[in-house]
Amino acid sequence: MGYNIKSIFSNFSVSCTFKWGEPYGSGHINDTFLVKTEESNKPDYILQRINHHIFKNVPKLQDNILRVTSHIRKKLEQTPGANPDRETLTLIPALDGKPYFKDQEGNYWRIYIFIDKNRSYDRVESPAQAYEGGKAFGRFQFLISDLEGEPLYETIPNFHNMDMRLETFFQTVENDPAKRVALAGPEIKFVEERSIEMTKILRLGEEGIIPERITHNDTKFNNVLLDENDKRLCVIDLDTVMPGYIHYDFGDSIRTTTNTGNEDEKDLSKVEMDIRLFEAYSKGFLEETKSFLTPVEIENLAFSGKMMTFIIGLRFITDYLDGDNYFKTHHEHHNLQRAKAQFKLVTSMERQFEEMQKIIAYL
Ligand code: ADP
Ligand code: GN1
Ligand code: MG
Repeated sequence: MGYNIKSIFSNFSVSCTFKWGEPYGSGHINDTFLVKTEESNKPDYILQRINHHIFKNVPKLQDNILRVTSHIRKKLEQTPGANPDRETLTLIPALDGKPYFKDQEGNYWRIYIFIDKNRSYDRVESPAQAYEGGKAFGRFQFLISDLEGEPLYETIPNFHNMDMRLETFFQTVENDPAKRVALAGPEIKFVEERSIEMTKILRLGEEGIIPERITHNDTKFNNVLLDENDKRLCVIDLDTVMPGYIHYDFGDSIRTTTNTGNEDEKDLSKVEMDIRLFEAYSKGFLEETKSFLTPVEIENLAFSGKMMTFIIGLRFITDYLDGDNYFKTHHEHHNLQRAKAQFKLVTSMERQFEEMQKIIAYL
């Protein structure tokens, strides 16, 4: 990854002097860099190479992000006490005015103003943080709920479509392209045992029992920035904002917020769902959303935690069997390890499911 960050950065419409750029963050898809500038009265920037193998139409993706962030900015500008520059992402155009820059090798780049004095956590440390995360994603849902115009472009078609994810999985097991099926017996069985149950949300959607909304679709806890006092600041990582069900957002947050271990935890005894964190996140989220969610949506929130943990585990194991073509991996069996940890978390949620349901009901 020997990119010339200074030269790439010079293609954007900024009035500052490049000081240095270095890799930043822990995402699995794009390449992120922090760009420091010389001037103390000017912002720093986040520079990202957008993975165009995964996001097939980057101009349309960027158009989505521009629409979403402009809409949120406008609403924040009308909200007393809000700070639009820190509470939503600010995309800076390239010199030609486009919201991205395409280099000679065909890579697509974008920059955002760096929101300073932020904290972003791969693992939640306290109910207070979980609560703030719930408020942030709940409010994000509210802020984009009245976005007008044509539907957002589907940046990854069928992204959380359980039928499609299962079909790809079973096909990969059958073809065994990387000759790894023998290494994943328990995980394959785990998927088989739950495959029908996990399509519930899809069925409710198809039958028109739950509404399609605009959702974020990647509500990992580290995709919300908190401020120095651990108060909610900004929802980031907007590549997958597109039509979806509320359960995709709530569920993925539960997957990442409540896990007492790491996403790829090797020591499975460390992986449990912490019910206190579940309660705190749910409280924050519902305070912001219960006025507009339907009863059926609310009834299925607890289930969505299991479902989204399952589907991400399913994608990790599918990628493992496929030979690691999608997620960035850092060692040979990384995707298998990630899948094991996610499936362990599913079992922990299964064990505590009744309690989760009760919490949602009383909130
Ligand atoms: P990925 O899709 O690879 O997860 P993100 O857009 O989430 O990429 O960015 C990776 C990390 O960079 C985030 O977890 C966050 O810490 C940081 N980051 C991204 N955008 C900003 C921003 N505008 N201001 C401050 N930090 C940011
Ligand atoms: C990827 O880019 P990042 O790391 O925020 C993935 C998500 C998964 C997540 C698992 C576009 O998100 O769907 O939930 O990894 N993003 C894409 O950690 O596939
Ligand atoms: Mg991210």
